[in-house]
Amino acid sequence: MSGWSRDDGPAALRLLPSVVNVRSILLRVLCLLPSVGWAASAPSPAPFGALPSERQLLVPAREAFAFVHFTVNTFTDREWGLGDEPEAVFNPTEFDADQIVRTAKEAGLRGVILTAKHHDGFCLWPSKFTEHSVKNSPWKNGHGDVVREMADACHRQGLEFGVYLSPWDRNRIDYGHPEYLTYYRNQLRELLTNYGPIFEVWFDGANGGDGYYGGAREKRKIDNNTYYDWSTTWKIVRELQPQAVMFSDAGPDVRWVGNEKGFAGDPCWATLDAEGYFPGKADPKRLNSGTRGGPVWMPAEVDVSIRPGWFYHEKEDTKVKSVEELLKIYFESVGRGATLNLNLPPDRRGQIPAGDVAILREWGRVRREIFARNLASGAKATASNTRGDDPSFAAANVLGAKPSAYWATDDEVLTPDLVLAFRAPATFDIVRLREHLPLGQRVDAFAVDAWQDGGWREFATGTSIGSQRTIRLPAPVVTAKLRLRITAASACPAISEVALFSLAAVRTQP
Ligand code: FUL
Repeated sequence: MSGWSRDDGPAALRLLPSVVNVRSILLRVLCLLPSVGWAASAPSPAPFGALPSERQLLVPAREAFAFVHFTVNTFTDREWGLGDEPEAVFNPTEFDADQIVRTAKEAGLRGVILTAKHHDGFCLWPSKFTEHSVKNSPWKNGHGDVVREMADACHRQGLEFGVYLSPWDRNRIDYGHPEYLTYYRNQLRELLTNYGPIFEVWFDGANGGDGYYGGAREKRKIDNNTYYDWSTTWKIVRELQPQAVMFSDAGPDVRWVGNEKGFAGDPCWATLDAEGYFPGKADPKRLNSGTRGGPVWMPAEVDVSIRPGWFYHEKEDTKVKSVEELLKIYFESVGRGATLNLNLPPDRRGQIPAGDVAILREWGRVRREIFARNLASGAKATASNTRGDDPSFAAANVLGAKPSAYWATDDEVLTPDLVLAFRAPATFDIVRLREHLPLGQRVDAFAVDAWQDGGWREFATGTSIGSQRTIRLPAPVVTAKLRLRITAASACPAISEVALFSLAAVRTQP
């Protein structure tokens, strides 16, 4: 060796004889560190696009909850009361909040949103601000409070409680005038102050114009955009129940899905371009699919009734959705990353009718059994790339042992593959994928393959993943290996779950 070149390393090492080559030893030790777990973690991927707020991060785990439509309409057989119904018509014979909440719970629903006041203006709680409420009804001699009983039953049974307070009020003489907004906000304060934690406040955009309006009996048109001055009302919710999400056609936290039939779009992005939208005005198609790369995070909520109407009507006793229909709704709402708000209308007793209860129980049982057994757990997970070769971003994180963990790739790797190898061939007909939501929706498209007859066979493809993408396959797939291919992504993928389930196995059980 004739001497040292500039590239030979730091001055201190250069002074040592080449036989010792301390530098190469040091490099080797450094390379070994990750495998023995001493390396500093690779940095987490930078978040991408619009991101969920803390309160929005609570939304996906709720999955599905119950809407409860109950008021004078239950007794007058209407869907929209005019506002002139005497308080005397509200008289449930055996109101049982625990029965309603228990039914929701057995159906696997995690909360209840009650119509504290629907468009007819009748209040299910003894509001200080009107005489048009339960306090002037014969029910419990005017001493009842449906909101209290429902909130208490929910909290007792471990469900969350939320309220629907119709902005349109066909009873009020001042509806359409500024005074009504004071009334509306006073009522909102009552509901948000006196009934414990509220998980969601539901703002309905509907307004049919005509009504009783304190005897005026006329059509009142309001400008949905300006009349309600929503930003002032929203502040009340933030002040009194900061963890509550607000629902409307246009958020601000959760958006309407654009139909009342029970399905989210495919895709259904959690992000939305809501420019120019407000409660009562939004494009249903866009609400249904969201906007890829949209500037705000506003996941969809699917509201649908178990019966044709929102309120109980005896003539609809034979038209209750079947377990199969409800399963389809589940896969096309929750399975597409939305939440499901399934309406269960109490009858004139003030209970969920027995026929509906039986269906809901079975629907709950089937889902509980399906999702109790993740057929992917125990598989060996490998990936074409792991971020910084750092075990904290390993492929095995998709198997769910640690819910906050996820598999991520290096920044420049946008289309990686992940393979699950099973100890024995797995048979499944449901695949569930999830992204690590705090980092945004990163994946644009994916495909899933099964190893069959010595080669990979694609059996599912999709676009949005987000909080979850649960695909129900037309027939069971049997395979020893499964491959998830991310085929397009806007930022390196961060996948928190690849899970497999079997609906067929549950249904064939006695
Ligand atoms: C609509 C209302 O007009 C219906 O009566 C029902 O409450 C539904 C959930 O929202 O806008």
